[in-house]
Parts: sequence; structure tokens; C-alpha cells
Amino acid sequence: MDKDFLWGGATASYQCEGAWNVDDKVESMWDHYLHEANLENGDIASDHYHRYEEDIRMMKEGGQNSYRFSLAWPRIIKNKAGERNEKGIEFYHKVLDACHKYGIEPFVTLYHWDLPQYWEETGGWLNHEVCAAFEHYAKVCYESFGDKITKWTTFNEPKWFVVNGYKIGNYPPGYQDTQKTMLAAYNVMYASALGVRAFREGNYKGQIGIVHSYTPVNGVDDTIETKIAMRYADNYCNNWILDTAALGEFPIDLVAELAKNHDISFMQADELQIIKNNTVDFIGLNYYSRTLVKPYTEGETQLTFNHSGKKGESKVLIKNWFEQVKDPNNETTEWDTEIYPKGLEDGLIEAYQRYQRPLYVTENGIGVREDVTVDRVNDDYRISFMNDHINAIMNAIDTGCDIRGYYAWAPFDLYSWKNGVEKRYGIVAVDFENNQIRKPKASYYWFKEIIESQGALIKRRPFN
Ligand code: BGP
Repeated sequence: MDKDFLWGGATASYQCEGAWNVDDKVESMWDHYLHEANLENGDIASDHYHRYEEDIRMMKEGGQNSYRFSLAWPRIIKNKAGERNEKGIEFYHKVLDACHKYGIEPFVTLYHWDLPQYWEETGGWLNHEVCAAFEHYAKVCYESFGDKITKWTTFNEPKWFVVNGYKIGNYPPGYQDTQKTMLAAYNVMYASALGVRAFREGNYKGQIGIVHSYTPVNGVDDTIETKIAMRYADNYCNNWILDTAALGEFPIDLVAELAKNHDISFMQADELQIIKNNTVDFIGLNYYSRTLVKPYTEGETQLTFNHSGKKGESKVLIKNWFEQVKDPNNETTEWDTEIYPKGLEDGLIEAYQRYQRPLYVTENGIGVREDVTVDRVNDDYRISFMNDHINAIMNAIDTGCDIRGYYAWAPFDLYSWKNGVEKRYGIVAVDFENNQIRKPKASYYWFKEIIESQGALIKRRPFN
């Protein structure tokens, strides 16, 4: 790997900071939703708000040179009038200063799902005003932190929070409505373009991108029907984010298909032009698995998500579009995520060919139950998972793709959306029951050696 390659871990404000109402932070839509539903929440999470220095020091000691994290809008902007919360801003200055002290390059997400509840109450992403509010928030962040950050991203995973929040209904605000899904998707992609435009107009240093929950699509066979199903799946999973952010256009066949039965009058020509003119400098891809599909011509849409950690609960079947199927040859986690590193290699090559932008793998990891009371968690499965995915990146680089970083999800255990802290991803264990004690897992030490060798210690293998 190139010496400038970024190696690190990724987190999100809500999932690790805790301190949900400290220093004048206001409620986010996730605070509100989980409190109302009385579900396990991130009120304390990994208490990173108070332990960021220790966490960042451990990144450094683990050989890492970058940290991807998000800023919490409800910590930074107090109200709809857009007033700044200086205490929240001060917190992120301290985090950024710790990064710089330890030689860790910050890679910063503006929005990782914690919309201020005062905006959710006005309709959230269904309310067009929220796009301008996001632009204002982005400007406050660029102004406040512009001299300490050179890698910015607007949104983390529009596909994931929009589809889960408005179509599947398992995330806040909990709708199951295609029209609302389309409107939220449009507003988010427009807001992202406004964030890019504000960044360019302000002449801030560095680059700006977007992060996508990438599930490259494969088909069960080579028939024309399967190829059509694959295109539907790719539009649903990937293209409405990546084509829009990187090429400046929503996929026209997707828009035409949706327009048959839905209202698309919210798509305004002047705004589409803003989207066209403000594409991203780079793309961040979060990779957990691919989407394997076959045609689905009979039967109704069924979308269910596994939050229990009992295998077999997830279902993605979209009427007349596609059905997601399992490959019996591959293992899955207890949360139904197929382990398929080849998908990352194929996906990176495809994304690079299509978008010709520098790529970063901004999240990759495996969520499992673990006993963290032992001295050291021997997470060989995580080492093997990371090895094979870094190998996939190296294979893609060998074909000429410009890939500039790899971030483990996560640098330490944190809260998993709707799954709580039972589903662990960290390379450092956090004992949530026992004073939040941090203990590196075997994967932390392994990752350090891999980084020090610039990837030379990765077990290389071609995929079949
Ligand atoms: C991504 C999100 C992260 C993180 C990760 C693991 O979709 O960007 O925030 O949570 O997935 O997912 P989960 O916690 O649902 O297992």
C-alpha cells in the first residue's frame, strides 16, 4: 500500500459519544424515538464524549493514522433559528486537537443520522426546509473546523437511513410508505449537493465526498430476466445515491418506473441543476456484504430486518423488481449478513470504472456476540474477515483502482442501531457493564502489524 494510505476505524456520534443531554446538546430523532419506544439506547454508549482522548491514543498506539467520525448536528446547532452551541463546537475542537496531537487524520461525516428532533417535528427529511437547515449546519462546521479537517463527507449512507426510516419502518421515523421514501431520498440528495456547493463556495481546504452503504449486486444466473432484476436491485441499493452524488443525476429508468405510480413533482429543475453542478470529489464505500438477486414477479413486497440476532429473519422482496436470496455456500452472521469479501473486490472495480473518483472503504467489519470479561477477546473470525476484505482491496488496487483508505467498523465497541451493544464490532472491547473499561482484542494487535507492514502481511489470495 501507498505510504499515504489511510488506516483507521470509523464511528458515529450517536453510537459512541453518549452524553446525550450534556453541554446543551438537544435531542436527536434517535434519542426521541428510542426513549419513546423504551428501547436500548445510546444515552451513554461508549462514553466517548468523556473518553475520546483515551480512544484516540489507543488508535495511535494501534498504528492507525486516521479516524472517521461524525459531528452531531444536535450538539452544534441549538434550534431552528440556527444558533450555534459553542460548548458542542468546543467538544469537537478537543477531539480534533487530540487527533492532531496523535498524528491521526480526521475524516469527518456531517450527518450520521442524528437529525435534531426539533427538525423531525416539522417533518424531518420530508420537509424541504431541512435541506437549507442542513446547508446552514454544514457552513457552521466548515467555518468552525475548516482549518483542522481536510476530508469531509456530507452524509453517511442515505440508502440505509432513508429506506429503513421511510419504507421498512424499523428506524425512525418509522414509516412504510414509498411516496415518503422517494421524497426523503430526494431531499437528502439535494441537501448533500447543497453541502458540497457550500464547501466549494467557501474555498475550504481539502475534499468533500459522500459515504454509501454499498451492496454490489450479483444475479443467480445470466438470463435476461435476472439481468433486469439486477438493474432494479442496483437502482434500489446503490445507483440513486452514487449516480446522483458522483454523476449528478438520479437514474432515469428508476425515476421513470416510480413515476408510473407516484408523484415526482417534488423534483424541481433548478434543484436538479444544483445536484448536477455539485458532485463529490471522492466516494466512501461502507462494505458489509453484497446483494444476490433473482427475479420476483409474483407476490407482494416484503421487507423485514433482523434486529434479534436470530438467523433467518431478514427478507427483501420487492414486487415486480427483485428478490434477495442467500447463497448456501457462504456463511452468514447471526444477523444474516453474508460473509463475501469477493463482493468488495468486484464492487470497488465496478465503482471505480463507473465513477472515476478516488475511493475509500469507510466501514468494514463483523458484528458478533462476545464475552468481553476475559483478558483478551481472541477474535480470529474478525481477523480472518478483515484479512480477506483488505485482500479484496489490494486485489482491486492491483487492477488500477484508486483506493485511498480502509476503516474498520469499529475502533472500539459501540451501540448498534436497534441491536444495542450486544452486537459488537470493535477491535477494542468496551465493557459496558464494568466502568467502560477498554481492552484491545486480538484483532487490534493484528491490525497494527498489518498497518506497519503496509499490507504486506495480508494473506493474499485470488477469489474464485
Ligand atoms: C452501517 C452504519 C453504521 C453501523 C454499521 C453496522 O450501516 O453506517 O452506523 O452501525 O452499519 O450496522 P449495524 O450496527 O446495524 O449492525
